[in-house]
Amino acid sequence: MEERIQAVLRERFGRDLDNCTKSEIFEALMVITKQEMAKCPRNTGKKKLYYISAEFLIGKLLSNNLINLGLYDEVEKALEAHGRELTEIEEMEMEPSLGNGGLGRLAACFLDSIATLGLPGDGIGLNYHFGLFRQLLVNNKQKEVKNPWITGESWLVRQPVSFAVPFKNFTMHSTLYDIDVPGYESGCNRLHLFDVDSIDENIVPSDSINFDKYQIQKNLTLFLYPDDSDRAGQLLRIYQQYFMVSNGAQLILMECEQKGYDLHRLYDHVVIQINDTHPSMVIPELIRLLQAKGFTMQEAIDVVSKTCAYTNHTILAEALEKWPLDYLEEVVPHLLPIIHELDAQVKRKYDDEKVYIIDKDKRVHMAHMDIHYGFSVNGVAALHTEILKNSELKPFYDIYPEKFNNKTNGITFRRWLLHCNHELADYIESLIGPAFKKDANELEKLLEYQNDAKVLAKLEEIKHHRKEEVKQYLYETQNIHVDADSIFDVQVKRLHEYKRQQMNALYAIYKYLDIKSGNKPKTPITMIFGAKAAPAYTIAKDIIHLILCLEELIENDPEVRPYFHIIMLENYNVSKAAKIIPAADISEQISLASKEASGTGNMKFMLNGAVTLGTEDGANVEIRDLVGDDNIYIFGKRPQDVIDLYAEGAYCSKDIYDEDEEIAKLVDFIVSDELLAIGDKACLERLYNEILNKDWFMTLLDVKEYIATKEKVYKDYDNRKKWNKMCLVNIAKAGFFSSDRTIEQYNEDIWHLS
Ligand code: 26Q
Repeated sequence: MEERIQAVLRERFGRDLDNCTKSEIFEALMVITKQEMAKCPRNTGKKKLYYISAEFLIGKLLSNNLINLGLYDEVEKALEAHGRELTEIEEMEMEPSLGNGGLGRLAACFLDSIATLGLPGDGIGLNYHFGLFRQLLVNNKQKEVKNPWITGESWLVRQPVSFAVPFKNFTMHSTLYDIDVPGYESGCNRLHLFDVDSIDENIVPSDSINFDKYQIQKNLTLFLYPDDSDRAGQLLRIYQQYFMVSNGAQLILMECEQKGYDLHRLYDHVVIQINDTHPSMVIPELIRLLQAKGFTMQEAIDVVSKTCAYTNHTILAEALEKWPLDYLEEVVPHLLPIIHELDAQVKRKYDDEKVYIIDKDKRVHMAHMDIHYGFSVNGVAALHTEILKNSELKPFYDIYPEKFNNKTNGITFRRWLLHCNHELADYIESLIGPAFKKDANELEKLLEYQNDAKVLAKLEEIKHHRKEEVKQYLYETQNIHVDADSIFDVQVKRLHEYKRQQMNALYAIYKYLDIKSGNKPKTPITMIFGAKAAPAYTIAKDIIHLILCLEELIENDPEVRPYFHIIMLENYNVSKAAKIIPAADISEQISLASKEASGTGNMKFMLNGAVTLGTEDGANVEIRDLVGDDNIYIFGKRPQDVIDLYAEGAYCSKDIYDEDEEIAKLVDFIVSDELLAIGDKACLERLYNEILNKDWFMTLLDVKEYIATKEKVYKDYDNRKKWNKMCLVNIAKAGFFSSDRTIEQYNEDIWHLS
């Protein structure tokens, strides 16, 4: 390996390992990895999966690809011989942020598991040039700037494939880039990302994310979800979605024709998993393309209905896509006859308006199309699927009970254990052998050691090493000094009101006031936040502002600062997750019960030995069932209570505020003199009013129990033996949340790949 790296360095840069830069080494390793992947056998079979998704949050690839190809140790040794560290080289890679959060990261974990299990399955998506914005924290506020990631030499391999995609007034021609996806000690699959050559990155200034939304030829694949708060943004989103699905559908049919398959039996050879409703137009588009190949409308509908399966990732009404008919008319008029026919068939069969595709306001409900014209509908955690069946999608469940199934999410243990926490992975291997790397359930063998003082002490030591690394990293990147001996209490995820970062901020206020009144915590506490807010989501940005103001307040208060510290990671993304999660003691999963479909961060924390402080929501419920009540902290109103409160319209935050002085004190602090002296009055007042008068996600309902529970968590932390045992049990029980298990279930129940 050493010689091979040297050869590439000499050829490309005329240098060798002793005198080249880190980025030159990175590029050399990327080239070698790409050569290896090109040699890797493809997973094949008589039926193939296409996982179509607007997001693939793949993150940096070098280390993961090396691990999966079995080359990591070899490369590490070769570099070490020249005093170079692979972990430093890894930092040179630009991170592709081709996703917002959970849904996109799930798609990336799934690709890893599909390849690892040797199943033929490719991803189909878009090659966003800037992906999700990069977040800067300036003057205690989020600022968004563009986030370029494509470098001269990149993982993208341009393919000699192009399709014509018709829009209303023009046609665009695509370019296909593939990224190889190597399985762990297994064959390779591909991620197909479509793009257009005419994209002009220069229409975006370097310090913003603004651009002309009308120049589709220049902007189509510039950004992931550009701000769609206005009509132009929404139209652009439809352009993107149609471009993605038309290319995807043409690729799928092309591959089938190349293999000589009979398209009338498409479903014997192809299954298309639709990742939320963003790719739903693939259904009418495939019907259109089959008609162009001589199918009657009905033949095409019947074939497509047996080929497509839909995954729902959210129960928030505002995230369920409903496009006005006239928007579709303006972008893809040729799909409308098909959508009208699909709707007409539904209306002929069913009276219930709730299951119509086109509603009385002339909006097209994408999820409804998926459910009627797909053969499978799945939720992403047991509780979520039950809520879909019993409330959100009940009218559909009544019609098609056989279509509904649950597939509890998972994460790839290659990235979220082997890569992000080598030391822990090696230690686990020394205790129970290497089998857990292929069979995650083997982790249960760790339970044998739950009372072994030496093992527990070692787990504590490994956690401390990760904290030291975070301390160093935060100092270098944000000039922040954290105490590696403090409790790391971490909430990292997208900023959304339903995830209730604001409730955690109210806790911070409580703790600040409590310390001010003389109650000093025995062990210092570091509260760590990381979150991006959608650029047009005002209240989410106000919550970030509040957290940053609290950070500043405490930073400058010598009475409090030795005991309590709040920090906000800038630009939280996949690589930061891989650093912070292994260092966490407490995993904050505090969404309003019934609102978080699953969560996957909760699983990553658990696997790295953090203890969950959470509500009865999403996959937290399944975590609790696995680890037992003694190894998790669950608080707050239960899902059914919340659903009932919404149904009755019975929640009123102002009543709680008026009746409870302690809660009122915390809320009032948002607009206290102390905070107003630091922050922006308009932002803080808006947030204060929102919590007082609306509080749609019921923060004040749970805040008291949250505070009480968190106090208990901190107290339990001081019983080091008890705490370390909880960590061990969490790791041991995490096997269920391997995405290998999830994918096996998709294959067993939905895909039937052979
Ligand atoms: C919809 C309409 C218009 C513009 C944007 C959107 C939009 C964009 C992104 C709607 C939803 C998303 C992303 C959803 C998402 O990430 N959901 C998460 O999926 C995870 C994987 O299943 C779950 O674990 C999380 O609970 C869920 O929130």
